[in-house]
Amino acid sequence: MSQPTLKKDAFLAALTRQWQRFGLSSAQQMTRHQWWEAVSRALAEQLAAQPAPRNDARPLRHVNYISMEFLIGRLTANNLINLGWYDTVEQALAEQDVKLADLLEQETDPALGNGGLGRLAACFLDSMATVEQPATGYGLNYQYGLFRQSFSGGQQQEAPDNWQRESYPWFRHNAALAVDVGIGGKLEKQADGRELWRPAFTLRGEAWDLPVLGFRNGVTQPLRLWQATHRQPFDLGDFNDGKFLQAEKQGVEAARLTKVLYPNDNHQAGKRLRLMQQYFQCACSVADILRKHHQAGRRIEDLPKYEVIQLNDTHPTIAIPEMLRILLDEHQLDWDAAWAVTSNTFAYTNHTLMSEALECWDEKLVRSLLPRHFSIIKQINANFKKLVERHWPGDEAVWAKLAVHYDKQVRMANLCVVSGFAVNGVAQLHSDLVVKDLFPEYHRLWPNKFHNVTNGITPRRWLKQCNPALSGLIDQTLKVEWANDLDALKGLEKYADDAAFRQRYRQIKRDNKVALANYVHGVMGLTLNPDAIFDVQIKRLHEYKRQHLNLLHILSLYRQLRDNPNLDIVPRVFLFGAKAAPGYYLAKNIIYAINQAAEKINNDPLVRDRLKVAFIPDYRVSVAELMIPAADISEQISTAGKEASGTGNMKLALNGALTVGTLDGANVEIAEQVGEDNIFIFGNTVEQVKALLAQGYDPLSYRKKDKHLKAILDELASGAFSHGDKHAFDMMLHSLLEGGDPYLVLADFASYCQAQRRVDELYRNQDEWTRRTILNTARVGMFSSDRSIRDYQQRIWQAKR
Ligand code: 26V
Repeated sequence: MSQPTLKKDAFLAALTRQWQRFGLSSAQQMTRHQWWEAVSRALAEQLAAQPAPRNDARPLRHVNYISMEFLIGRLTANNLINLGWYDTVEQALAEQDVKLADLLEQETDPALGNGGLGRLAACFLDSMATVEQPATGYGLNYQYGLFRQSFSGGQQQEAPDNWQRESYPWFRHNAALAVDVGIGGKLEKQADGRELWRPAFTLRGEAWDLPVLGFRNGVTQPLRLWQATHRQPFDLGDFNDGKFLQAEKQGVEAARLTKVLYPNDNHQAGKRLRLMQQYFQCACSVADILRKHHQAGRRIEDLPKYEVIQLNDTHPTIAIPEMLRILLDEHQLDWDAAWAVTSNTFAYTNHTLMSEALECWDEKLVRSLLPRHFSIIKQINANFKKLVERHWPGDEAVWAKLAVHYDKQVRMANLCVVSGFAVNGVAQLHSDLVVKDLFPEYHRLWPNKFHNVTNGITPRRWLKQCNPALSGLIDQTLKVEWANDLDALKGLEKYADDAAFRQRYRQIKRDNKVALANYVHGVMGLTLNPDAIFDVQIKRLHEYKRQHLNLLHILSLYRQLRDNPNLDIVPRVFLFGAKAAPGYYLAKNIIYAINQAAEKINNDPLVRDRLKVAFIPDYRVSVAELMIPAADISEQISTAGKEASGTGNMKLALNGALTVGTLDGANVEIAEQVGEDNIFIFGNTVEQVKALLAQGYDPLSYRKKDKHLKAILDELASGAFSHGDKHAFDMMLHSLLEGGDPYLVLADFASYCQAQRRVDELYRNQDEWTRRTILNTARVGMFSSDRSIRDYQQRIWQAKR
């Protein structure tokens, strides 16, 4: 397929219609925000006017990617790049004295996700369109995305993120696709023994589509986000009965459903509204998939020949019993036929091994909201029990582990493994642990069901868009299109030894650091030295990600400077970006500790600019796009075995940051690719972590034998960083000490500090440093999400079965 075309005149005419729509008499009257909106709307219109791409004859199963989160980030710049229209639009606007880059800054990030899982879904959509894998993304159109973060006295404050979805120019409301969804109510036994579900109330799901564009190939695929409303503007029947208020109330309740994204990451709370969101999304999506299948004139039994449903973690698991319900109750298939269709259609991706994130639902909740689904789940469980009984006769312990429904709980991961045709982890190490630690018995039952697909990132957003200077240098040097062929970056390896190239590469990094420093100065009033090492940790705040290990190292340097005021260290700027779930108090305490330490260090004259600490507020995709190109060091310091993959690690390495990391998640594969000389690996391995915990790990012993560490911990408890409040960091300190240090922060501290000393040493040799960063850029091509999608195709979606 070919690149779509934009005619400048048509674009300008569309732009004119937009300012007229605002009721203005000239383009010059528009505010900057109106400029962004008008340009985006004009582009969306031009995109819709493109000739429909011819139907690809390749016999590929269509992928339905269901996810509660799509952290898509700003779309206008991304769409311009993928369409290949950036330069034309930039020029057309320049003629009106408008700078495109400035106006793109007006877009509010659609923050419809928490972190890695949601951002991965967005990268995968981009790649599916690019590699021409037919696909639809299904999600929810939240009115409020992830909360906005600010700091007050160093403490995180949350504010609602009303991103104004009503006026988002890239949305297309597809009224014809609305779906009705029943919830609650009762089951009635029919004369023939069948169960008839009579829902208590019905919601309406409205389809709001965002275009997902392939890289210069003319492909547009939908990301379909469901928005809950009431069934009609209001229910006329109720209105006539004089029950107007009741009808209106139904509407208000309905709209509540897609009001807000749950701000938890890796912690399941068992909330009723959350399960309703999950079901609503799944019911709308399954109905939509079956509607299209039916419209294409295909037999229901053939569904798995044409469609795959990929579940992004267990959040959309309820789609499985929903599919069975429709096949059984509406298509009147018998159980075996319905099961054959369902179990050949669904595949499940696991994104975490952490037990607190594995979803379990109380049977009472499931039964009260979804009585028919609960009955179907019990049937799945009963059938599966027979299989388990055959393999492990009389072994209650095995059944207690493998059951889908047990102890009055419904376990969503088990439901996925039992009902799907494929299960995958997201990095090699993680996939091995999924088999070894999480699902060993399932693996014995179905060894071929388990796969690895290592995560990836889209090079369009995470290099071409966020780092135009480096992209330009790569273009000039390689003279080939690398943005949809990231392995081509291998061609840069030989330039690592070219002094002139190194000089240009280094200058680009420095310019990016200056740009970030300007941003930090603007939002925080803090001045950063662009010649310092920019040491970056950006990711959700979680104990296992160990932002507090980073803090301990910062405090170690600070102590050393005070002990020896003339200590020769390379100046460092420690940059953080992270949101803590609003109810995760320990995570918030860690943010507070970092901010308080920052205040003290940044204002201590003795430090003389050798250390700076900046916790950048409201970390989000657009801030990541600024921080990643400016990073020298990428902090990937989770406890080994805990981070399923990580994807920030890939983005940072691609943009020439050197990783300081544990052998966890995709760090292992990054180390393999870049070579062990070009990465700073430290800390206990998965095996060592297990051994330490098994032999009875005691953090206090580490404090006892390391005087320096003890002094740091004592100082945190002394009030020195908290205006005399000795209890300010109790929660964090308790977790590290008496709390048993579950994530082995103290056990890895010495090794971490040592890795950081190696960083300091290497940075003094700028030629050698730059050489290694170039090798990182050159060697991480395999972490393109295009490669991930091809792996999904070969191993799961299009595999011969
Ligand atoms: C879990 C839960 C639990 C229920 C409440 C809401 C909620 C929201 C999100 C999650 C997701 C937890 C799993 C997750 O985000 N995993 C991350 O997935 C990334 C993409 O595969 C991966 O790179 C990260 O290592 C992994 O932590």
